[in-house]
Amino acid sequence: MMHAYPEGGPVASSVKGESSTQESAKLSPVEHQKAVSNYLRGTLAAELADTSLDHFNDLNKGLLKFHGSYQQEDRDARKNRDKTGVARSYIFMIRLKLPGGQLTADQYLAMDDICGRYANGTLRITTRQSFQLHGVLKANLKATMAAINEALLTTLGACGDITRNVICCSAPLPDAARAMMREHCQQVAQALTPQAARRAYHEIWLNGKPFTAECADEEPLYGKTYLPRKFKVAFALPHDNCTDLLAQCLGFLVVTDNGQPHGRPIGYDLYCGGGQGQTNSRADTAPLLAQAIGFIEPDEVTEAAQAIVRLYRDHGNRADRKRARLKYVVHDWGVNKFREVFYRDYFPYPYRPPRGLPISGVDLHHGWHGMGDGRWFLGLSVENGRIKDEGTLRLRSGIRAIVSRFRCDVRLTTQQDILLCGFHTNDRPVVENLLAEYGIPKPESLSLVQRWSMACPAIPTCGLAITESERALPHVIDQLEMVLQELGLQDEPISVRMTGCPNGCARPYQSDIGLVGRSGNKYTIYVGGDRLGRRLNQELMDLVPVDQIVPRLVPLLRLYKQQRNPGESFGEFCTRLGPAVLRTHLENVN
Ligand code: SRM
Ligand code: SF4
Repeated sequence: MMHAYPEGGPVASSVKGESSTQESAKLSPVEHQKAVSNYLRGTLAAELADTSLDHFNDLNKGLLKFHGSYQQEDRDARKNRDKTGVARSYIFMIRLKLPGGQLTADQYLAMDDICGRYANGTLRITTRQSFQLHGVLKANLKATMAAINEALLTTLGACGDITRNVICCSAPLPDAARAMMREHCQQVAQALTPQAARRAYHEIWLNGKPFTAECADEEPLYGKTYLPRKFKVAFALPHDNCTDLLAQCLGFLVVTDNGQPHGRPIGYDLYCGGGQGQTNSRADTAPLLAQAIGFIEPDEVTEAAQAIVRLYRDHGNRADRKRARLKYVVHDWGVNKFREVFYRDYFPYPYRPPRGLPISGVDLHHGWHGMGDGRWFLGLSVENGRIKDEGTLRLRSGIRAIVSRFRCDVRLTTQQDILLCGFHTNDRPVVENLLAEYGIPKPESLSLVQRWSMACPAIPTCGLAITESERALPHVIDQLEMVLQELGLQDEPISVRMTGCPNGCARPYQSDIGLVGRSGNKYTIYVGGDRLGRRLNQELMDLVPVDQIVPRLVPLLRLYKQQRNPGESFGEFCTRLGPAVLRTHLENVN
């Protein structure tokens, strides 16, 4: 249920990163755990070596996140356990840190091998263009981490109170703005990598193998207690906001000299304070959109990112984890104070007002596209990001066959899709034959509503899930496809995003239709956001059983068909009418 968010809540705690005995009474227990963990080592290595244990204690379970893994329970098995009394079935999720979503062919094939050997035989593309493995057993954790690192990939910092995967549009299109953005994405990811934790990571997972780069035993940027909570960074273009920039703690929106996609890139508008998560029982939590802070030049990018991290480290709320995200600092201070503190105390360059280029587009990058050098990339739609073989759709085997044969680079997108890159023109028919052989549909043969949908994993792996999501959305989409077809709305790109709880992992609050798990098999329906990620949607109905979602939406879709303005999207239409009018309409037709 979305709460009316109060303006100007309490000012966030000003506990410092290295943290502070004088404030310790107020600190959340996690702050203490980080402080005494010896840069995230805890006793992870000892527990890992103890083969009599199939899981970690609570302290190490928390530290494990920083190393890129979550201790989970198989919730399907839990149902059986309740009946039979057998022990908990512990499994581990492992998440890569993959800035910009880029993998070589060898890295992709290594991940494919690893998911077959150690996980549940699927690769899960995340909404932050990374991969997750599910179902890894503790006994295989170390071997899995080693195999990932052997492929020159890492999981360090993929989870935990630290900078998460830095994301940017991964489409290998040739314009200068994208080239600049891709390069800065890698630089920022590098600049925000923890130092001492890198050493700990190598000690624990890779037998203390010396790391090639200089490895400090201190954290100059983060300090011993790292950040108050997770911190998320994205790059985007005004005409292609596929990373949902306004949902991020820190966003860099490319500015070109003429404001056009092919103009000369001259810098970025810096956005701060976005985030999706909310907690049902806490009226002082809410999804919030990032706000424009100022314009920066290209050579200021890494310093700007580090400066925002320091500000957050020092001023984020370390007492209350429900309000610890940067978005609450921006909200509680107001953007003017935030800007003032940033430029006065953290960022050594003069304030320049944001250029204010509007977000005007978003692209899934499906289908064939030229890369500007005579080669092509192919964007494939992956339903809810899950690469697996199921029935006649042998997506995992098919992608493996194509990548093995053409050694093509792979890019993951923040819309949970995959781009296979670098084909020559005469490769294209061969690739298309392989798609057909493995039952993989071309994106243009799929409905728009499916292509624009996303769901989080939820049950059976996510411990926080209240309802199904990844396993429930396909049925909802099937029903919606039929309804949209009947109404002649099949060519409208309506985005539908579902999550199994209000945390917002599939960014449901920035879609035309957001479906958020509420209780049992019931969902809250939100409408009025948009595919371009510029607007938050608003609550329409609460506690709707999953099989009633589409029937409840039908009268609104019909009204949209009858009364929309030319070119108006479903989200714009719902926003123009407002939830009260929409609800009245629904009551009158029922
Ligand atoms: Fe998320 C927690 C999955 C992107 C907000 N998220 C989780 C956990 C780890 C559950 C847990 O803490 O025990 C989920 C693991 C489920 C599983 O079984 O795999 C989980 N989040 C995901 C992924 C895999 C969803 C997906 O469909 O791809 C995404 C991984 C991204 C990555 O590669 O790093 C994922 N999570 C997001 C996003 C979207 C984004 O970052 O653009 C959000 C909303 C943006 C934001 O951060 O506000 C998001 N996840 C959360 C939250 C709420 C945080 C908050 O401030 O309230 C939680 C809960 C928490 O942290 O306590 C959470
Ligand atoms: Fe789990 Fe909730 Fe995130 Fe879905 S939105 S993965 S249910 S935390």
